[in-house]
Amino acid sequence: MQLSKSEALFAEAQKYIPGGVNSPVRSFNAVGGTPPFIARGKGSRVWDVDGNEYIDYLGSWGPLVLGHSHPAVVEVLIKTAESGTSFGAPVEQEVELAKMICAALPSVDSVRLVSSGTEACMSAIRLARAFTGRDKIIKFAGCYHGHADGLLVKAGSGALTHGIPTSAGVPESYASETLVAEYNDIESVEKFFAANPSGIAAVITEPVAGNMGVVPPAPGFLEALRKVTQDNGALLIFDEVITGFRVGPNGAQGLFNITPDITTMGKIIGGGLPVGAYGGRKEIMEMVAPLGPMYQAGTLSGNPLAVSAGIATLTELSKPGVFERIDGLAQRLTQGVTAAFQKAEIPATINRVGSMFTGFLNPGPVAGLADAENSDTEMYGRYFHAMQEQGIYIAPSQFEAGFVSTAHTEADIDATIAKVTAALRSLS
Ligand code: KE4
Repeated sequence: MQLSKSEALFAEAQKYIPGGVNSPVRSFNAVGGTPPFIARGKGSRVWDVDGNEYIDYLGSWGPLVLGHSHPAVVEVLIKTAESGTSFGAPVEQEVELAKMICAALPSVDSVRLVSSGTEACMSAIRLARAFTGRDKIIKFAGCYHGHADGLLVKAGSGALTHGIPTSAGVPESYASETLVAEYNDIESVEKFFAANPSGIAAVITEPVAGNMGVVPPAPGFLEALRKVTQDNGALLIFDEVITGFRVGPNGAQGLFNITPDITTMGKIIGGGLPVGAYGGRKEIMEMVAPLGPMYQAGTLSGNPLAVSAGIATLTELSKPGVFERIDGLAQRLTQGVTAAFQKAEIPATINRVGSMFTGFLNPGPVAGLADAENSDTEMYGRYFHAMQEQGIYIAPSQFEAGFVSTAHTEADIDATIAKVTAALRSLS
């Protein structure tokens, strides 16, 4: 693997950009080495500035469910841009995308578009507080909902009463309103409600965890969350930034048949452009300005380019058999990779929901954060680089998700499985 241009660019980037990247996880700090600078992508492949080709399973961390530069997306972006990129005024496409989201998610009567998943989750928390008149929220350790202050929190010393910041710059006073529970452990949630009977505005969760690596909800966990929030007058927020239009046409809420009060979205609904969204039933969304007293705004919210790319993407996903196909390809991949690890006698566990998956360097099972954190992250780093050498681009962190797109083919999958075997051989 020759990375000289990427190395030069990375050195240059670090002079002007913190860590040389515009989002920390791209820095390869978790796996070491130099991040290849990507020159272009097409379908299931990306090429870096040194001409190395990769089969891509990162998919820009989830948005690229159609693969890179899908013709329908490129075409609509060109056409839209020729008529202007942003007006700071309503455009027709916003109505179309809102209608598509509301049609896909029965729990959403009304949706507000924003420009990132962080904005969506931050706004959803504010909305839950506005609607309930309560201040505290519950999140889960290992789940990530963007970088809003109140969400960069871990379990506090007074764990039952308040959280403490995980980031510099977050005041204790902000963090103290966030309680941190354990994913797939409903008792860890119930005890917070017992200790704060009428103080909790909402529970926010990834319905399928993607940010500790992929960890599915345990049987009954989401149902129990729905019940404990309902019983205590709190809202249930499903953060579907990853799972929305990823694990099925109706998101995780459709897959698991749970009705949340608020849903946040991002990634796929923007087709690779900056987007986020939050929505819910009318009585909740009527709190949102200009209708109600909860303020939220954004210069580029609902801009024609992101919305058009989102419409094109959701339109492609609405075609018959699309989800069955990407789920089937992901199953083929994870079965093949599991067999390759078994043959190499390297302990590994792959968790998969639909076309999102994580290979843990861990004998397994991985049913929560503690299990995930028991993974061999040093070995993962070596595996990552061995795969990179084989021309396979996976997530540069053990605690992230990989994705199959509609652009991947059976041949891609079979080639990948063969390359995993070669990569593992180089590790032994
Ligand atoms: P953004 O602000 O990055 O658009 O979305 C935040 C967010 C919210 N909710 C969930 C479930 C998410 O996964 C994310 C962002 N995901 C990360 C990777 N898992 C984005 C990659 C990055 O931070 O660069």
